[in-house]
Amino acid sequence: MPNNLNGLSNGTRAIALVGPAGAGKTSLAEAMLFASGTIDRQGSTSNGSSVGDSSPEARQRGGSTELNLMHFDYLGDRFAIIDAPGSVGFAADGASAITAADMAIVVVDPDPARAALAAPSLRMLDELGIPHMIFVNRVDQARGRIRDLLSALQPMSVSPLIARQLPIREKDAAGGEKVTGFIDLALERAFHYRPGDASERIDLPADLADREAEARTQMLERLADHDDTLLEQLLMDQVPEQSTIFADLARETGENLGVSVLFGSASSSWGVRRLLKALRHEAPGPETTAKRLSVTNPALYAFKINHGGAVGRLAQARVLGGTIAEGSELKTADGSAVRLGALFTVQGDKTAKIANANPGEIVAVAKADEVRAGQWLSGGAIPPDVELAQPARNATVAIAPADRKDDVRLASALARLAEEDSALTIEHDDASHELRLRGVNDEHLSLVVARLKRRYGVEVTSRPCSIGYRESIRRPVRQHGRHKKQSGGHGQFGDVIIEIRPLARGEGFKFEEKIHGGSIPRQYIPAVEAGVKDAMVKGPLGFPVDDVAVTLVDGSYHSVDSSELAFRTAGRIAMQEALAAASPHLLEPVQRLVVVSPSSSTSKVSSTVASRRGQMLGMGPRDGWPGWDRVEALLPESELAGLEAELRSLSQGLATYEAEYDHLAELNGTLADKVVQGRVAELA
Ligand SMILES: Nc1nc2c(ncn2[C@@H]2O[C@H](COP(=O)(O)OP(=O)(O)OP(=O)(O)O)[C@@H](O)[C@H]2O)c(=O)[nH]1
Ligand SMILES: [Mg+2]
Repeated sequence: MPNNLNGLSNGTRAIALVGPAGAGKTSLAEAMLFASGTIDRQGSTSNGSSVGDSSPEARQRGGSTELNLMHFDYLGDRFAIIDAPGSVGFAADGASAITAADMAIVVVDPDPARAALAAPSLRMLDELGIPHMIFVNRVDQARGRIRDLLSALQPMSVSPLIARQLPIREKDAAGGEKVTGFIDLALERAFHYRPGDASERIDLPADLADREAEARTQMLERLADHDDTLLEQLLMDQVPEQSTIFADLARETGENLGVSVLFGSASSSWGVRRLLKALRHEAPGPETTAKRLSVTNPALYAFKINHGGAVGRLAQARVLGGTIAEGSELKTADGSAVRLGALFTVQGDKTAKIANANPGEIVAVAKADEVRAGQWLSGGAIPPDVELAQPARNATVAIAPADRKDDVRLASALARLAEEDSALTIEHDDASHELRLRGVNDEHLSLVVARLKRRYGVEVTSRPCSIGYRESIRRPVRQHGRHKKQSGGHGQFGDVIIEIRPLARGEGFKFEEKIHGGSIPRQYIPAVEAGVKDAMVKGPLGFPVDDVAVTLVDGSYHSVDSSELAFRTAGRIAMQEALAAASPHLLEPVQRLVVVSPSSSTSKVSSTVASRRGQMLGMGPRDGWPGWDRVEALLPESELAGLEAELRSLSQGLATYEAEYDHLAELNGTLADKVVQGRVAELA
């Protein structure tokens, strides 16, 4: 039994809000702060007055761009909220914090047609073993029946869903129906919603008596699956004690046996107090999470580094397994000692200093410069690392400071942003000398560029990263190359004959020599090879040359004027001319692509792949994801531009892909002409 059955967990319980973008997570957080009396007006994310989403980027977007941390007290119990962004581009920001939550609430839309949107969250929670409930939001606008929604959601959940409430509907002015209240199936009480206020208790509507009895029996039968005494009572037609029902509900959640489903409306504050009561009685406490994460001593799990606030660098962390204080000495996994600086609680963008942090508390720690995101700090044994699935990083952009003088500031600002944002990496491409940002999608990278400007005052120009085109040849050529200069005393003389021929794709470069009778002295042969390679850095089409074999077959020398430099130059001249005469053609990089998407979008995914010159390799169900498919294909790298956004738009935002370099393939025709013309213009 959890020890918090009567709301007596002696620590702070951390509740993660997860689910699809725009489902109402940040609004629900706001409603919880309001219902608990923490704030005296309920703000809204849509008009920029909510506690969460306080950054200018989130306000402008009208949705979370980063993790929101909040906390509240309700009837003497303390809760922390981890409000994770739902958008694919920003979801990684909440992922690490969620792993340390005691429980999650999956916020979903009531429309059964949108149920698939909840799949990624439900899968993640099941995989991490995090207890969770579902909150069906927006019932103020509900079309469709909650029962149908649950049938659509059930296949995505390992544990059975347990409907806890029955909607009360009334005719509305437009002749339709709307939800105006609910029957709580455990309490057997009916409530009428009052916007912004606690619901009003009403008599059980007589016309719902049968539905209520049926729904309650269904709920009790679910609970009886894990409670033999209850099962006997049901078989004997005895009415179980309410305390038994609540204890069973708490156990179902705490031990991941079932997923309770409650509904309401965040923006109208409907059903939010009911949800808070369920959390109070049923959410497991930090001691359960400490066990799940194998925490044995007072420990801190740092889930994010934040540079965004007024206080400078802060490590955001959860306290588990004991109490910690400012000045506490803890160790990291590699044994280095960390002395904790000032501790703060976090309420949106506000921080408040505290001296101690109790078990379960979420804190921000100052002056912990050694601490990295994803790291444990402990006074004793270090708990094992928390495994996290990394999002695919499909977007890249090449950037440069708009003002050259900002070079150094750009580097340090990027280092901070990358430390704060686990999905962002900074790369230098040697071939193109580009400074590249790599992130989840274009939306993510635009956010990074916006943050650079707002926080650090660094403006950058950005452009698509150059694509790694190469070139090769189609036919063999024999070519003479001579370098001869007579200037004053010492001249220069090198003279070579080479034969070049195409190699199979991927064979790269081969150099042989068939010099007989000393037509070229041995010591000059490596210089000829070096000259040949010089010419391959930029072939006749403007790109590096690949898959060519070169044989040095003959030549001549001069006893005084020949030198390594002269033969290198002769080799380069011969190779340049040979390549131009050997029908050069373009090679483009091709990536192996894996797209996962809800099955309803699979056919659109394959036509998108086909329309981008993709070659299908296979298609089938996605392992462990009922209702999802996996499509594998080969796709030219140049066709990846905009793919992520296109896939998202054809799949309710759900399809994602991973791609990695596979091979180089010949590119001909007008597409090739365009690339070469672009390159000529670039080099001009
Ligand atoms: N009608 C109605 N609108 C709601 C309700 N809850 C939230 N909204 C609106 O839905 C929009 C999205 O709400 P958010 O709370 O920002 O959604 P979110 O889940 O945090 O979204 P992301 O942070 O992007 O993942 C806002 O315009 C809210 O005002 C509700 O219960 N009913
Ligand atoms: Mg949000």
